[in-house]
Amino acid sequence: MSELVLVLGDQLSPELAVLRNADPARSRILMAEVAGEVSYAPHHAKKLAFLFSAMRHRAEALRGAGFAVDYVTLDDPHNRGTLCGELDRAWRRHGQPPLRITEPGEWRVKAEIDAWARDREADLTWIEDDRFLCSITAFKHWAHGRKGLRMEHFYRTMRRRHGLLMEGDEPAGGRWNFDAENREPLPPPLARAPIPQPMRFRPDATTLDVLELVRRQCPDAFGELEPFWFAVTPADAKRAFSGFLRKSLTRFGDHQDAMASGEDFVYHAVISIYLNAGLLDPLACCRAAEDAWRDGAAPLNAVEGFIRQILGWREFIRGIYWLAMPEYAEGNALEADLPLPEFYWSGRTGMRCVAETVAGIRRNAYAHHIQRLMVTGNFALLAGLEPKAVCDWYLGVFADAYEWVELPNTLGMALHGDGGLFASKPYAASGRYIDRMSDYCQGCRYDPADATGETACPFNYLYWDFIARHRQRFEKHPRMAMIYRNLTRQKPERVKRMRELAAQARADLDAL
Ligand code: FAD
Ligand code: DLZ
Ligand code: SF4
Repeated sequence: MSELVLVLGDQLSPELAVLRNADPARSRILMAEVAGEVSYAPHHAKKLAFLFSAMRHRAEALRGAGFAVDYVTLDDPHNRGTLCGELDRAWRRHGQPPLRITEPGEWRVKAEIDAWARDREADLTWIEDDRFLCSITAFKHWAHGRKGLRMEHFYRTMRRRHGLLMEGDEPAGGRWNFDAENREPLPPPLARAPIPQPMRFRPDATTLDVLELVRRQCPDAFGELEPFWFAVTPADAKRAFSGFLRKSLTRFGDHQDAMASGEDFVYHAVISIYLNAGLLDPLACCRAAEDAWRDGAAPLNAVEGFIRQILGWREFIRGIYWLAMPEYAEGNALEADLPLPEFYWSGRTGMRCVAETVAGIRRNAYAHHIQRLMVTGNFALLAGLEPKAVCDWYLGVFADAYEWVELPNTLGMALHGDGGLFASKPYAASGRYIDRMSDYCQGCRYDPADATGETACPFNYLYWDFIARHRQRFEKHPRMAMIYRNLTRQKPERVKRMRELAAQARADLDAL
């Protein structure tokens, strides 16, 4: 053997860069399930099972392709419990060969492996992760010297660069962005056709072993391990994605921002879990969606909206992460300092929007974007929850969460903790927004039309308290001027009452 290749848990792509130049005759693969990665965030039980099962399936596929794979299971008595510990053990076992590793998604993992290699004077080569559509260097180049970093500008560059939804130099349909057509709430249950559900897969023998392992080794993991239904191979992930293209894409655009009780997925693709671990390829997903539009199978507002999420948001968020780390993780521009309420774990709260969202997360290790941003994220922003605690929660509870994508979304987009590096104003909203975009408020203990009474919706008074609390910071912001005019127009007693209610609530959030 002449080289050792570490493949991390989210590097399961058949096209992984490091494997392109690997050769079964001289490259040995190392994959390791380690306790350190299990415990660095409060991972959902389904996320652990998904990763370990997908890793084991990938190891089998590599063996099938002729590679020797050292696969270390979580319960191996010799397992040293960390990625570097296992790297060290394998490196010594095989006579300290040169190492090649695809650059990890997380800053932390790269720093740890770099430090390990430096200490051992190991011959380590990092290989660029080219599963993304914009390299880290290209993003830095794009960002250099710009006054504001706006996704929309980046997205247009990416559309041109990859020729997606383009007609010559012009955007297909004459517009770059159909966002304004993507904000329809859902019709009530009796007036709508049943919403298609994501494809579910029966656990095979490998997954059953992993489920047993997670039950045994991680008994306190958050959320419901079963029923386990995720795809764990690229072939099944492709089947799940085809199901989305056939059944949900046409409605994805109209109802992208809609929420509904009992509908954990609405018309979303539920593919981030697969994309981020490498079971699906982002460019192939974008091209397949474009083909659906060109074949007349899906409208442009849906296809553009979908492509914008992957080609635009996903790449932009990753670029921001690598541009701004490691200082980025320390951001707390709004000086928020309240601990995370217990209901983020249990879902036990009278706020029906939060209770329904957390129940869905407990079931599926998933919530769709508007639930993440406008329910759990918005509440954390308005109440002033400490960003580190909130980010830790997001990093753990979602099966698609890795720091490169979780952190800018949570700290930056939801909490404004980066002071507005890429979102010029905070995504703060009152209960009226949630009422407009969902049916959660019907049957809630609170009233979305009330901000001061006995049953006032907490999102309402927390919203106005947030606006008042951060007056100095946001008052001069042109896009917030109207909100501050609105605050000034309200009767002082009303504002006082809302601020009292907010202070009471912030003193004991779990009472809500
Ligand atoms: P769809 O709505 O069907 O969208 C299709 C794809 O677009 C997604 O699979 C995803 O790959 C991509 N996408 C859409 N929005 C974003 C975005 N803002 N950032 C990056 N990619 C995006 N996404 C993660 O993959 N991991 C996370 O840990 C994560 N944390 C988030 C935390 C917060 C506070 C917020 C507001 C958003 C977060 N997102 C995260 C983005 C987004 O919510 C999820 O990608 C999306 O809900 C995944 O579900 P889906 O596959 O059904 O997506
Ligand atoms: C998230 C995760 C977990 C829970 N376990 C492992 C593991 O045991 N082995 C592994 O190689 N990777 C794991 N991962 C993913 C890493 O923690 C890390 O998030 C990514 O590799 C960084 O992109
Ligand atoms: Fe959420 Fe307020 Fe609506 Fe209740 S009334 S569901 S707390 S927005």
